[in-house]
Amino acid sequence: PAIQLQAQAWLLPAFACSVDQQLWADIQTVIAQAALRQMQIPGGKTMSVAMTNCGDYGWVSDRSGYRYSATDPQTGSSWPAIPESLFDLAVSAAKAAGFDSFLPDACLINRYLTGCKMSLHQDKDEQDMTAPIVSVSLGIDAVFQLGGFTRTGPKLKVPLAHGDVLVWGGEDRLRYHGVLTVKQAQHPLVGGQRINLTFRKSN
Ligand code: MD5
Ligand code: FE
Repeated sequence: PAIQLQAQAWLLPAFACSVDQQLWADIQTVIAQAALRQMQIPGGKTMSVAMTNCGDYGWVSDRSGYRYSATDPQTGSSWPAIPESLFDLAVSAAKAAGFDSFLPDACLINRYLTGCKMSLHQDKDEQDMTAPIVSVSLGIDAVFQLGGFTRTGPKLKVPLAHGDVLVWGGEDRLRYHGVLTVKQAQHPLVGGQRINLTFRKSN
């Protein structure tokens, strides 16, 4: 059953659980072709979360800024295609939340080891702000922080477990959000890490 967090923000608990083994196998294939790496941000700090991408475009960051790139800056090659299992899951999750024609062209893969976090930010590097964002959590638990449209103000803490899917659309996709420091744990399929897949229409 979908849980409504905001007007256009939905939590689909355990939505990905029935296909988790296929997802995890396909994620590992992508990671073997486009390695996880910790990116720099403007200002020079290094993110604790390691990232890679699949799809026509991938989100990248370096000292000069954030952007979508058709190629992996580490290899110069195209990103791997989005595996069918991942694509189908993203499309069906969007549909379950009422977004009928979501066709993602980018999938960011985030890997959180123990101690990793993602600071409060907005996702605003995409061209088409009418498309939703679909976010899939796999592996160990994390606490997602959901705020308003400025950095300050009250924040909802949403616990996310293996297989949970979040869908954000409309104005709610510009809310500030982040992930609190991940605590040490083990997951039977994914091990001592949290993997987040974020599907977007970047162009
Ligand atoms: C994560 N990743 O769990 C999160 C899930 C990122 C990121 O934030 O940018 O890679 S994506 C959650 C999200 C996306 C778009 C809008 C909102 C949340 N929101 O309005 O809260 O690794
Ligand atoms: Fe984000």
